[in-house]
Amino acid sequence: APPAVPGRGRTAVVLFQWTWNSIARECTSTLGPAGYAYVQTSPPQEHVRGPQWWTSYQPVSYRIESKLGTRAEYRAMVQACNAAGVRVIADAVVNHMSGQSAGGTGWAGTRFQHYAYPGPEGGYGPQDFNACRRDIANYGDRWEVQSCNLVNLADLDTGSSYVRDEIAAYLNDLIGLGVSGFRIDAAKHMPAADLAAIKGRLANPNIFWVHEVIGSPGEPVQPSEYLSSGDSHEFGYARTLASSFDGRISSLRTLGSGLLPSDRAGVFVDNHDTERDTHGTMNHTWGAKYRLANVLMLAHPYGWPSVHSGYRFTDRDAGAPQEGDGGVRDAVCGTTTGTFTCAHRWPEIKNMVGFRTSVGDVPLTDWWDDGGNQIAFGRGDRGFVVINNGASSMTRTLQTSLAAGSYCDVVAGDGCTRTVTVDGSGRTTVTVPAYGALALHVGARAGGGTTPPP
Ligand code: LM2
Ligand code: CA
Repeated sequence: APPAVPGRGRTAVVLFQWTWNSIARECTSTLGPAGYAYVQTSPPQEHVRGPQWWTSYQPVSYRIESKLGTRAEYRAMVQACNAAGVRVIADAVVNHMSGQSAGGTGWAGTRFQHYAYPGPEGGYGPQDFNACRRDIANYGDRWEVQSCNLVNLADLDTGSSYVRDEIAAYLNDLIGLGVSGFRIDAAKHMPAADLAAIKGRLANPNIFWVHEVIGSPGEPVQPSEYLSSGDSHEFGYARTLASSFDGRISSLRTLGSGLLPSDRAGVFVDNHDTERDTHGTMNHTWGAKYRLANVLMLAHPYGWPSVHSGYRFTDRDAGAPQEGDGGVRDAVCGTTTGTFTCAHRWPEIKNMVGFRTSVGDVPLTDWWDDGGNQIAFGRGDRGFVVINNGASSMTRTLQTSLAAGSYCDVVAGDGCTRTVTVDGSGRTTVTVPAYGALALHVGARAGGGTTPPP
């Protein structure tokens, strides 16, 4: 996990396809006050032109100029976020360049061909790409997965020291702009040793990395291989949440077993790929269950959570709304196609960020389930959560490890709209609506009494 930010912990939000100007404002208005510690941005480098969101994943140079904003705007965003207490993680696309066989002109004017990118930053010629030059077909072959093209994307020879230097120069440029970490896109498609060598060239070789490695049992390349240069995403976690919320959440009693070590696992309910190609994961169209899954993720000690916050799309390729020149418009929250979900602002998600800050690293205690779709668990004497993934309201008396007193149910909304009493033996009687949740923590006591984070 990335370093804990004092007073706020480690919770991250991914503001997918948000412009830099929108992220800057969000850090000041919402992310900072809510206690988010990290915000992950979409890839900031120059990319191919086009209306689809995924042009961001086809670099043509390492200039920080994109449809999401200029270099100056990226720098200003990092400064605004840092001033608000929120650190920035950049999505780093370094396995490949573009995938358009015909070549073209990039967002900021760079002319390129499929295997030739003049720079000025990240200048590459044909000698800088792997020789395979056909698409990956067999995920059972390590060499092919790492040396051939992912969907026609020109595959960089990350074994070469020139390419390593160019990639490191790009990441160092971002470090100079103030970023605090990187998501390494398509890490599975690069040998772990190449990534370690690149990381060793950074101004801060200890900077936080999380590797995007889609783990699939039986494949030769596994997320655990990358742990010497950072954490890895644990896609199995997202699949487990989906199957449990679709079935019985009492099965979450063992959440984390068989997965990456908790302190090395990046977790999410969904990310920008899985929300589109749902191979057994949830997305915002799941409604109440999606909200509950986010509550669970933020309450549960396993892994380092990233809340995904993107926009409402009707087809998988559709980009966020653009201006006439192809620049993405500043984010507008809403419920119609093209608006941003702003999931990180939903009261139950936003307030669970405060819960996670309050409970810190205290282990899970007091697990209870009904064998079906009702669960509850605590985080020692710091917090307690109840989740009802069933179609009828539940009323129960539950054992907590909380001190006696009156607590605010932070899932119910801001401003202590609902209070819950814990008695002298730690017991509390709660009523939780159908597909609802309730969460109490020592940072939100009725009457305003608070206990600072550990
Ligand atoms: C990733 N992680 O490993 C990203 O999370 C994922 O979003 C990227 O795919 C992928 N790897 C490459 O960075 C996306 C998108 C693809 C899209 C690529 C490149 O899911 O659909 O591919 O970005 O923009 C598109 C077309 C594809 C075409 C390719 C190259 O869908 O048909 O291949 O562009 O022109 C011929
Ligand atoms: Ca590769």
